[in-house]
Amino acid sequence: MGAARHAREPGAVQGAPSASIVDALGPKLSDNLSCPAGPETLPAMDELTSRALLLDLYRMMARIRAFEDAAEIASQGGVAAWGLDASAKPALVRGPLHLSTGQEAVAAGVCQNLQRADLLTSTHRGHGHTLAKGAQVVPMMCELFGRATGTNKGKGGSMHIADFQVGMLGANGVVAAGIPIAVGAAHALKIQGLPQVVACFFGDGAVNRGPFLEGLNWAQVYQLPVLFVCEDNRISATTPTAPMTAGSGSAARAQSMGVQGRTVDGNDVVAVHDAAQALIAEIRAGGGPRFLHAVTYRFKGHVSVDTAPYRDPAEVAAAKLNDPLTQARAKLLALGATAAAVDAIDAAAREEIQSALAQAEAAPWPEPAEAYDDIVNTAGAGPWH
Ligand SMILES: Cc1ncc(C[n+]2csc(CCOP(=O)(O)OP(=O)(O)O)c2C)c(N)n1
Ligand SMILES: [Mg+2]
Repeated sequence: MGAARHAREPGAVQGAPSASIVDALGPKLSDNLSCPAGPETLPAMDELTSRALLLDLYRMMARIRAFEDAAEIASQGGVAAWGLDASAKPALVRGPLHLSTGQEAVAAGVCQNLQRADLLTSTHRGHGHTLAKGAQVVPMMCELFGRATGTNKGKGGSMHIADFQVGMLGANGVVAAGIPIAVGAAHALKIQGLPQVVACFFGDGAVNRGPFLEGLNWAQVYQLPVLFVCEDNRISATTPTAPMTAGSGSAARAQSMGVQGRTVDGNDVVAVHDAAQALIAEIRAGGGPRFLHAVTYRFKGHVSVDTAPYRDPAEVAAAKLNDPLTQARAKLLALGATAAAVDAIDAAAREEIQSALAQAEAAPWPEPAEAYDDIVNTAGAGPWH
């Protein structure tokens, strides 16, 4: 594989940008619908290298899919555990669970280009981003189960999961709130002269909130190392985004502030990977912030209990034909991977998650006495008021 080192690789160092794998895999789909495309000057990878990279990307997508499928089952009855239906049995995952099923290519394609020390902010739909940034499955599942062995000692849960060990600064229940956090982190990196970049994921609904304008403006004015990633699944919770959005969309808004970027087919993990690779290389070279607009589709409702009756079933069925995993599998087979090899990845992902489920269920609950630890500043008030 080229120099795009995986976030899970401890001590990975920044290297020269690896070659595009697009040439070996066929034409890009909708690369750049709104922003001018850069010339493809990089040499093509050999087929073996392309296949190895795509196998890695597929593996990550399969792990995200398996994780979320399992979490969804574990959450059944979760709203009942909130107290809405006292007759239902308590779930293993309690409270709201937002799934990114169908959007896995965005997380996998972007994060493959990040190093462990790079930073990331996420949304309310953050399992995929967290896994792709290199977090371990068992502490993640423990966190969803509210256990003491979770990434956040069970106090964050699905919607506020974070893992600072891999630079994952947090999912966020407040739409667009990850944007100023990412920009602040990037400003801190710049002040300290550190080489990392920050990947900032948000949804198409977030671009209609003030922090989007404030964050992109600040990042552009100070030329901060942020990759803004708009996961455009064309829906904001339960409402189509287009009718409530003025202008030509998120990439045009970014461009109006001078933040250059690309629009890609967010279900094509190769297109996402290659675009992110090019944009991150520009950021690392000191070019300031960049914008990646990834057009995708969420297969499920807003939250796990939402069966999305407001959606046209024909639209959902059509979108499933464009499943990012199916697309990647077809490309792998075209590159000479065997169906058995791809099936083995799926099976390994399911086994990994099954094991994590068992470990999470057996894991201890947090001690009530520790409820306020790590949350309230027990050392007294800070120097600011
Ligand atoms: C500031 C704020 N306003 C409203 C909400 C309620 N809410 C949760 S998700 C969501 C829609 C977000 O749309 P998008 O960013 O596209 O995310 P997606 O639904 O596609 O995951 C809204 C309005 C919220 N969490 N925060
Ligand atoms: Mg959306």
